Amino acid sequence: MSYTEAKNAYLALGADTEKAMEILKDIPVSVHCWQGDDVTGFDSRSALSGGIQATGNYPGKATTLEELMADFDKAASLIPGRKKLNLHTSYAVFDGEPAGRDKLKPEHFAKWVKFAKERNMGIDFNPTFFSHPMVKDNLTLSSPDESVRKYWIEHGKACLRIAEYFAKETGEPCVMNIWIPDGYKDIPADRYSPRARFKASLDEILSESYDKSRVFVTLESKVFGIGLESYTVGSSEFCLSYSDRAGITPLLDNGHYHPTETVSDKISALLLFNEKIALHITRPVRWDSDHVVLFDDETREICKEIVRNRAVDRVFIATDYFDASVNRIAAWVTGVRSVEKALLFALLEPSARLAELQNSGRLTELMAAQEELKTAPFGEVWAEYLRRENISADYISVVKEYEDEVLSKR
Ligand code: RNT
Ligand code: ZN
Repeated sequence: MSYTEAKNAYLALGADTEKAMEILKDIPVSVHCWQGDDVTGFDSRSALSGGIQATGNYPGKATTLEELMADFDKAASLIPGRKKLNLHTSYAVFDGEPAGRDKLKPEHFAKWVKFAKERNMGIDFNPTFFSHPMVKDNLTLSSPDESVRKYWIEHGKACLRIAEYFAKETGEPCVMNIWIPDGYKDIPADRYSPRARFKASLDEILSESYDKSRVFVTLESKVFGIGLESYTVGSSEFCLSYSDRAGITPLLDNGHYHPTETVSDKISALLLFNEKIALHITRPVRWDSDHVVLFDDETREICKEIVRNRAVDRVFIATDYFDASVNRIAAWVTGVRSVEKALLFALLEPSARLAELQNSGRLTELMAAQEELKTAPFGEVWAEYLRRENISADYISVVKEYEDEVLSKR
C-alpha cells in the first residue's frame, strides 16, 4: 500500500494524516541523557542508589562527556521530530575543582548549553538526590539530620538557578523535576514526620526567587523503590497535594503506581485542575524496571489522552528509562520513536466521532470503531513521516555500524 492509499483510508475513517504529521513534528519530546551511561553521570560516579537499577552489561557504555554527547547525537539523528535535552545534575562538567552538589553553578553546565544551542534544543533539568555520599539512611530532603536536609535544600536552590540559566540561554522553557528517593525498606513507625520535613524542605527550595514564566518546577511521586518497599516519602497523595498548594506542576511517571493503575486514566483528572502537567514515559515490567518504551497499549493510551484532550501544549513529555542489556543507542531510538509513533497514532484517531458515539450511548459501535482503528494502515503513515523528516527507517544497521566503528573500541 502507498502513502496516498493510507491517507485515503484514514480520511474514510475521519482522520487527516497531513494535519497529524504537521502537528507531530512540533511536539517537543524531552530525551533523557541518562540512557547513555546507565544513570552514572560525571560528578561523583558513585554507584547508582535511590532504589533504581539499570541492569545489564552491554559493552560500549559512554564514560566521558565527549562519548555521551557523540552517542546522544547518533541517537538524535535517528529520531524524528522536535527534541529537548533532559539533563541530571550529576552530569555537571568540572574543568577545575569539582563543586559539591550544594554549590553547583551555571558554569558547570556551560558545555551542555553550547551543545544544546548548536542543535537548537531546549534543556530540561533534574536535581540529583541519589548516588551521593550525602544521602544518609536513604533520606535527603526528609532527613531528620539537619545537615543532610540543609545540603539537599541548597542543592535544590542551586538547581533552580541553573534551570533559569538554561531557559535564558536556549530561549526555551526549562522543566525542572524534583524526585527524591527517600523512604524505608521496612514498616516505619512515623510516616508523618518525614513528609512534614519534605514539605518544609520544598518550601525552602521554592522560596528562592526564579522566573516562573521560564522555569516550570515539577514534582514526581513514587510508590516504592528497591530497598524502599514499605514507604516512600514522596507518595502520590503527597506530591499532588503539594504541587496543587504550591502552584507547581505534578509529574507522573508510569512506572510509579500500583500495577493495575494507569497513568492514561489520571491525565484527564489532572488536566481539569492544572494548567500544565508533566510525564515520564517508561515501561515497567513487573516493577519500576525502566525497560525501553515500546509502541504498546499504555503508551498509546497515554498519548491519546494528551491529544484527545487538546493538551499537546499543556503536557511536558519526557522519556525515562535505562536499559543496560542492549545497545544503548538502539534503546534510546526505540524508546523515543515509540513515543513519537504513539503520538502519531493518537493524532490519527477521529476523536470527535468516537466521543459522539460514547455520549449518545452507542457503545457497541464505539467498541467496533475502536477495534477497527487498530488495523488501519498506520505503518505507511509512519514511514511517510520518517521520509519527510529525513530520518532513515532502518536504524539498526546505522547503530550496528556505529557499534563496530566506535562503541566496540571503547
Ligand atoms: C526514579 C524516577 C526518576 C529517575 C530519574 C533518573 O524512579 O523515575 O525520574 O528515573 O531521575
Ligand atoms: Zn521518572
